[in-house]
Amino acid sequence: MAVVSARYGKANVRILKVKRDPEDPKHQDVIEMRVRCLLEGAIETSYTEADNSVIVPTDTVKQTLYILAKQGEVWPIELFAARAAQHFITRYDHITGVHVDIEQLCWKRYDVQGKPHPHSFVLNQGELRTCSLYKQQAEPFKINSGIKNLTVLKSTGSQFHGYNTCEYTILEPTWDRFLSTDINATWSWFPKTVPDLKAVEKQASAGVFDNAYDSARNVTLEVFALEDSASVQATMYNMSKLILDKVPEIETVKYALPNKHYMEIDLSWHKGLQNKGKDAEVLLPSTDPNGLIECTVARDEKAKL
Ligand code: AZA
Repeated sequence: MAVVSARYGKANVRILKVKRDPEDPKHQDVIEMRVRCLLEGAIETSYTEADNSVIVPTDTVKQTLYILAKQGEVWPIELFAARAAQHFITRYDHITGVHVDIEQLCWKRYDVQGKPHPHSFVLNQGELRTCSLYKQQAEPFKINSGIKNLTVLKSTGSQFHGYNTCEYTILEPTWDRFLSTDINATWSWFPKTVPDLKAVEKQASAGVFDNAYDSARNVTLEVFALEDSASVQATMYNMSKLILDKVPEIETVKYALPNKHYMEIDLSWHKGLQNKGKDAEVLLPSTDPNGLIECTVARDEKAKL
């Protein structure tokens, strides 16, 4: 027998950090995240020979994340993930790879009496900003950033017709339908943009990660609203192309979108009540099954950085 692959660490490490403005301590920022940090390397004997000497306990992994959060920068999550991975790679000779996955909750400062309040925030429940990072010894960081569970719906401006039909097709073509999805988008950073921790720090302080996130979120919401969608497939491709145009440091954009159906309900049994097509007003939100449409879009070879 042989261990083919192994990794371990702590998952669901919940951390909130507050940042107080030194000039005005009541003016604060908060970040809340859930972190998963998994280690790999020369750890097989812990599985095959009960050799615990190679195990950095998962509690140590968790405590390390707390200390790193206390002693250094955690904004943006890409930087915190890189600092954590770099720590484990440099601190332990036998740890040769580190995976750090972070989900950041969407706390947003809100306006009170027309101005942003200095320390009050509202949660965009469900929506997450994400980062998935892998570091192997001297290799560049592999970083994917993303948006998860941003739920959107439009009540018109979406079509679906001209699709393949066969003896099993019952779906009616439509030139006007509801469209709803949970936006799950990720984008991968060119390795040359994030070769080492210094580069990640530089990109972070230049606002590159935050700007990419804002661009991806804005493009997604704008295209969703403004385009007369031919299909989920065509819409997600158009979103991906625009994000790649706006953010030169990223290599690919991936979307995975459930098509959350809203069904027309036939009410004609009641005095011929019209509730179909242009008269459809009362719809049935259908939780499952849902369509699931995915794609990854890359630049043309010649367009690479
Ligand atoms: N794409 C859509 O946008 N709508 C659909 C599909 C599809 O692949 N299949 N049924 N409805």
